[in-house]
Amino acid sequence: SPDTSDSIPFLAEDACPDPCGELAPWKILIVDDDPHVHAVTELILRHISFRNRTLQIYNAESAAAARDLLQREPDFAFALIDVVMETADAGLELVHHIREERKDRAIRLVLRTGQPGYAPEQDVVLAYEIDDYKSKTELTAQKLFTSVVACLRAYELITEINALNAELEARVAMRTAELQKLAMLDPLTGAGNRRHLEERAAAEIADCQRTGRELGVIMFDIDHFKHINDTWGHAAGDLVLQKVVQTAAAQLRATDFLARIGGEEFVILVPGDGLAGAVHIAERIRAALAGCPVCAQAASIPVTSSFGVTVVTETSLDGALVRADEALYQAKHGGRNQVAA
Ligand code: GH3
Ligand code: MG
Ligand code: MG
Ligand code: MG
Repeated sequence: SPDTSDSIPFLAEDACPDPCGELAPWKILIVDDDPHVHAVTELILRHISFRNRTLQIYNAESAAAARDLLQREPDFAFALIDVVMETADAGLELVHHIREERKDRAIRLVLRTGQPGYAPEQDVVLAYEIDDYKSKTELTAQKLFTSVVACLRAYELITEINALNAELEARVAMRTAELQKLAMLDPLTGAGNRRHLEERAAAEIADCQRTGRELGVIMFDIDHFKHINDTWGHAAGDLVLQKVVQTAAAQLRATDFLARIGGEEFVILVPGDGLAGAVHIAERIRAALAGCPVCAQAASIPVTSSFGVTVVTETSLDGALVRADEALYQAKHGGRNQVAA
């Protein structure tokens, strides 16, 4: 890049043209109670060119007017602020307002005052991220240029970092939601796990209490699954578990919920249709499973399941699980591959 040390530094920024063409203008705010200062400053700043951006200059003749302007026009890149305006430290109060009340962290701030040798306390400079401060006699056109261009560079970096941070936060939030969802699923079958069942049941029970509808509960258990494992191997057993979930899930409505609560034991929540509706769905799943042998080890493995059905009558799922388990025991004793309620 060309040496600009003894020329006007800001012009070098033109060497970096914007590839997209259309860039939103950056807003610059000049706050001073002396209109003459506005006129002169605008004359100087009008010649700044930064990364092909249009710089829009706004003037405010008091700290109060600056606050109104910031309210109406957010996202200023830079503000040049006089110290003594309506009060002796109106400028510093405006800085406080911008940083503490508005939380405009990106906007760069330069203080300029008629007081010779002006220097705010260093902790104030740091706390409010004041980029520069000069007395008006010190702040020549050249120094003003340099200060403004440095501020615009900082503003560009900070807005870029803020955008990256926002993107990162959004991605972390997305990933966290994905992980939370995964933590609720049984990894082998993709059905809900017991924790998910408990959470879902609590929500469904509350919903049913509100609407006066009934929550049906189906518990089912694969028949002679130990025999399937023993005959065809554990891998075939795993495949059977996956297929059983697929086949059962295909019989469910979007509002029903299937969870694996043990090795080859499952629970389904069926909101809305009472005991008869739940029995009907259980019978449909039983028939679908019985009619769907699983292909594994070059064999067609017949798979049946037994079902116990009940409805929730308390404010928790526990009682219903006990009753569904009792009904399931009856179905096993009745000869398996059947529904009991
Ligand atoms: P019943 O008809 O009375 O239910 O008989 P069953 O053989 O299905 O019941 P039992 O409880 O005796 O056997 C369940 C078997 O399920 C035993 C266990 O090794 C097997 N099992 C549990 N979890 C898994 C798993 O994740 N994968 C496989 N392949 N087998 C599992
Ligand atoms: Mg003043
Ligand atoms: Mg079993
Ligand atoms: Mg079992």
